Amino acid sequence: MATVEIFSAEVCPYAHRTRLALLEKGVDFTLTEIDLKNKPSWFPSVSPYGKVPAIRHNGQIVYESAIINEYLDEVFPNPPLMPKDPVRRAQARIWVDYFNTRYNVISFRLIREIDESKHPALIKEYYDALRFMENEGLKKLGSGPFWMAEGLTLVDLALYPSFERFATLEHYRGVRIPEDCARLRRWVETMRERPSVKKIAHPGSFYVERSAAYAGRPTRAQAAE
Ligand SMILES: N[C@@H](CCC(=O)N[C@@H](CS)C(=O)NCC(=O)O)C(=O)O
Repeated sequence: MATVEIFSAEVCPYAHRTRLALLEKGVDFTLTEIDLKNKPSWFPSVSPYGKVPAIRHNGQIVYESAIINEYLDEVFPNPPLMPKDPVRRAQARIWVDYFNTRYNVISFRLIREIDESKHPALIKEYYDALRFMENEGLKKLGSGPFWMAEGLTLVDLALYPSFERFATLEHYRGVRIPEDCARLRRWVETMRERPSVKKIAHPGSFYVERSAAYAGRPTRAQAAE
């Protein structure tokens, strides 16, 4: 089967999801780094929304990270990265959707808000999201350490890139993973040790530097949990 071409950007957590899926599958791929501030004129021909990631495979374009990763799981079935049982598959998709539509939205809003008077409410919303993930997600879905009890799935790959970037929230907004989110802490530690994750990991400082342009001043006091 033809090599997969991925159009990616190092800083993008969504492109990071797809690079991890390709590594976990052991699929050969070529990567084109897209400068998001100066996109090439041909980019819309591979990415109609003008976003990374997008892939080209067998002459077809696929875009949107969650959809790309399901596509990759279907065309490269080994190792499988979705549960087999339909209910578990539905639960896995619920969590990927939660990260897309809630967790990432809440964390992007927090890091991009430079009006300090708005930080306490946004930080509270952020901690509520972490506790929701701990109590409704990790604690109910199984014994871990992965999000779904079956082992590594696309759910883990959908969320981990956001947590590799956690240092930006820590540095600029003073948040940390609360003590009562022990399962979430363990999940982060487990994912950090994954060979695919290690292979393309950047230190927190990489993301902290690259967020300076939009994150504003670091919060001086430790944010209240
Ligand atoms: N829903 C998309 C989000 C992708 C996304 O937002 N990518 C950003 C970089 S992290 C991007 O390409 N932005 C460029 C732009 O919007 O002009 C996905 O899951 O693939």
